[in-house]
Amino acid sequence: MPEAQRDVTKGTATEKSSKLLKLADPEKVSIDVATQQMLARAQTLQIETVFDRAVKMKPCNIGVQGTCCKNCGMGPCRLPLPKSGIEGEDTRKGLCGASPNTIAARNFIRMIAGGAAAHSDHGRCVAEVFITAARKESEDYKIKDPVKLLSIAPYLNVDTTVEVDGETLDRDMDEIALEVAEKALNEWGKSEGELLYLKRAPAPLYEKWQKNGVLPRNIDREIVEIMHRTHIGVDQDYKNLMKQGTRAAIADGWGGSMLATDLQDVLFGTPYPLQSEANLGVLKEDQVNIIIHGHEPVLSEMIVAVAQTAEMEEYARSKGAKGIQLSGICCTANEILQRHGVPLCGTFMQQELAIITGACDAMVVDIQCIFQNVANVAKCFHTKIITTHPIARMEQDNVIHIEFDEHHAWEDAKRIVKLAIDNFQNRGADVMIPTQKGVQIAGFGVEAINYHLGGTFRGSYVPLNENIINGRIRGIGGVVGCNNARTKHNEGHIAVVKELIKNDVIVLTTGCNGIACAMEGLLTPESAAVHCGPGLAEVCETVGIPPVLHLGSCVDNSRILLAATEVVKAGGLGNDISDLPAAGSAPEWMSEKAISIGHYFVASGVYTVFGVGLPVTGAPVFQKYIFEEFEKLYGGMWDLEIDPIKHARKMIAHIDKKRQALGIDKARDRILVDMASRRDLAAV
Ligand code: BF8
Repeated sequence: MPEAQRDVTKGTATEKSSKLLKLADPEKVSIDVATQQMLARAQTLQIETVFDRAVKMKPCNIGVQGTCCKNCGMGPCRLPLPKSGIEGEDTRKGLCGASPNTIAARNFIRMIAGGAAAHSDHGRCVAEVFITAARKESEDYKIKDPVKLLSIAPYLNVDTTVEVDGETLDRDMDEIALEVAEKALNEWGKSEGELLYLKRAPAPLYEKWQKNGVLPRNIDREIVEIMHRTHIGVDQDYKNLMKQGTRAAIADGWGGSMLATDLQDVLFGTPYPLQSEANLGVLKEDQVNIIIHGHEPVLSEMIVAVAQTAEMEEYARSKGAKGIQLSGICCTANEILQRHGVPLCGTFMQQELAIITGACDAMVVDIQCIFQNVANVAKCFHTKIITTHPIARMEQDNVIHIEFDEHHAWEDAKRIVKLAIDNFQNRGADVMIPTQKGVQIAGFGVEAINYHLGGTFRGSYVPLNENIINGRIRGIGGVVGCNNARTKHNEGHIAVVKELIKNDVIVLTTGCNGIACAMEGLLTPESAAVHCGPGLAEVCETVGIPPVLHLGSCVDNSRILLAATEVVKAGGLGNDISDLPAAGSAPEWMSEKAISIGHYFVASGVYTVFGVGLPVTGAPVFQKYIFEEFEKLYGGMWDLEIDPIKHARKMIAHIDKKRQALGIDKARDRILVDMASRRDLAAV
């Protein structure tokens, strides 16, 4: 590869070498050996990655506190909290007089707006494809899961039966699909009423939302209203701002994201457990490697189908490859993993490294979490970067744009797959694929958990509740979210999850946490005997499930909300999600979507701990409001803990507090008193 091509910093040789003096230490920035190896290779080849940029560029100290306001042209107004804190009255003000609380709250809910918009626009796109399928305007998409269609129809006020001559008959499936599609799409912009899915929440939670005045009216309006309220000179009361932030977050979790998950399940199939692999080692040297990266399964489903045709396999062989290896990065990866067992190539932080293997023939991207730098890295290899979405293009001249349209989805996918196959011949000799890959069982969802616990004819969450009540399972942890270049890659994820399962807390995972756990081998039933406390290990062994259940992509966090609702319904653990011995976590979060998810968890009654840092620490009064006072309003509240072990222990302490409130703490005490403890007690 010519040296000139490697120069992605575009500086002179001297500038470049001096810049490159500051490099990330591979062993200090990731716990994953494959990542370390590829980062070292990148540095040898003088290819810059996010790991090195994070060393060179420090984050803004005022921005991380949440107290930089740039909502008008008089600023940015910067209100850092003095290192010694503030004694007495806090007199900090922006030019307009905005207090640190107002600024931090405005920034926080703008992050919620960004995250809710991303999830919800994804959901809208799925709904639009769904309506195309329901109207039979596309041959390429069909209803794959009619059972799921029938199960969601009532929540959208769609009848599944008809009365004919006094007789109740099954309604035509096509009619149901079309009405579901129309009603679902209407949720984004309807002019009256409230979101229909809110009634899926436990009744006491719905009542809390009603009492606090945060029932979302439609999805788009709540996001737009955040942008209005946070414009200069509108809402200047942090509590009122958070009310709108809460409304928009609920519109995400119980609206846009939940609709995205449901409609995807109906169109592409509801996930059930399957085996696959994870990490860069899934790439194959002798096959065409197509990496699908982004979030919407609308395109990737089609690529999976096309790549498996005999025609494409044959075409690949005609170009000298032994076949086609599909793999994924980020949440598109989770979507095609859950439904087809397509292996995960890596996390958010590994996207540049996948190209640095030299074995990626095409990286096909759609929306969200895609580094612009993948196009720079691709210039150093033969890799084709293909953007596919009209709202997500890249400025670099080596990027190919093939716009995907559901009306000719198959043809678009075929063009992309062929382009990748044609590119196989252009691979250089410098291919280096790490050997690391973890085996995983993924594909869990509300339905699969139900089936696993109760069987086909008596699917039920009761066995889970019984095991929580008898103390074998201490509680439930939802551990989700991103990787972040400001923390050691995967260290927080794995440490938090291992500490939880060691203490008998079963973990539900999504997003890049799911990928990290898969890479680490935590998504196998066998891992229970190695990593779990005795109670959880026994349950996993009996039922045959991993101690960490992968529920999918980030929009699939809605599955966690519904699983928690099922646990409430199964009985014996209180009346609301906030009564459950459960806690949420995002140890390495980075995206606005994570803030929206965190906030809808909190607003649904879940104590939620974030790692890394939260942009609220520069406004202590506002921080106290969402960290403490929120519990009185919704039953859930935020917390921040960077140390992963303390992070997990805070979750466990909350779980124990809830066990005590439910009166089930004694059952667990009995289990914990082992022989060693008895001897200690006797000695006192
Ligand atoms: O939606 S976990 S880094 S990939 S934002 Fe992105 Fe974060 Fe990964 Fe998926 Ni979610």
